[in-house]
Amino acid sequence: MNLVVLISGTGSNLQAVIDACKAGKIAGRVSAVISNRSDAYGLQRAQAADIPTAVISHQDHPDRAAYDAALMAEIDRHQPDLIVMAGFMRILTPAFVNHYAGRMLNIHPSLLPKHQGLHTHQRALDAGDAEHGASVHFVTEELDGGPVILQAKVPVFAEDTAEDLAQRVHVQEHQIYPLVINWFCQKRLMMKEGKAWLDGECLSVTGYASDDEVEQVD
Ligand code: NHR
Ligand code: GAR
Repeated sequence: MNLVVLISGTGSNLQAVIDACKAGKIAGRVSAVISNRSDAYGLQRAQAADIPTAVISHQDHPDRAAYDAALMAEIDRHQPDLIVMAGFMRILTPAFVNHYAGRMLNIHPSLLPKHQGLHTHQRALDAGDAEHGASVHFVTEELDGGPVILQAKVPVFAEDTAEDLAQRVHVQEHQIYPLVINWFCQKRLMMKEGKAWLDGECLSVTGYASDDEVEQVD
């Protein structure tokens, strides 16, 4: 399976994916890494792993439609089976998202549906949440609203800063993202009727093996 990874920053999740591919834990390879920022450190990680990189800057395009068209053209050169968003920070148009429907994953730093959007660690602290975490989900038109596949939880401690929480969540992200990507590569995971399915079973709204008492609503 060919993976194209989209980044905007540090790329620690990208590194976890690269390492998992090398270790045979993902049945696929990263065929390109694309960033919207030329200074993203993740580009250096890709280069160190001999993976082709491209920068498609949103600043070089007049609007989101033009930007997304340029991004799509670059991605499709690599004929990917899966698009992996790893800290990619630009909201994508419906045209873009629908072009990759069922073939695009994101990792979001909260226990969705809680804290969609940005600054999730600070918002979890402000809300007094006892637990926080990360969610891997299929990307749909609805921002951070696509079906959740897997979540990892971390505790929130009284003295925590947003930075403490971010670090604790990152450790979990690097565990769950390669796992989910491999499910997709093994064709065990798909999106159908707006829901996530693993091994033919429809996942609950908080994903696989969730202990939440939430029933899937049809
Ligand atoms: N696009 C669609 N259509 N659907 C999703 O689920 C998406 C998406 C694009 C990005 C990642 C998401 C996250 O995990 C994501 C999911 C950026 C913003 C944002 O407000 C919000 C959510 C996410 C990513 N971006 C600003 C914008 O104007 C720019 C912010 C910046 O550059 O720092 O695009 O959190
Ligand atoms: C990750 O924590 C990811 O969940 C989050 O950004 C971080 C990227 O870290 N994603 C978003 O906030 C998307 N808006 P990384 O660059 O080290 O992988």
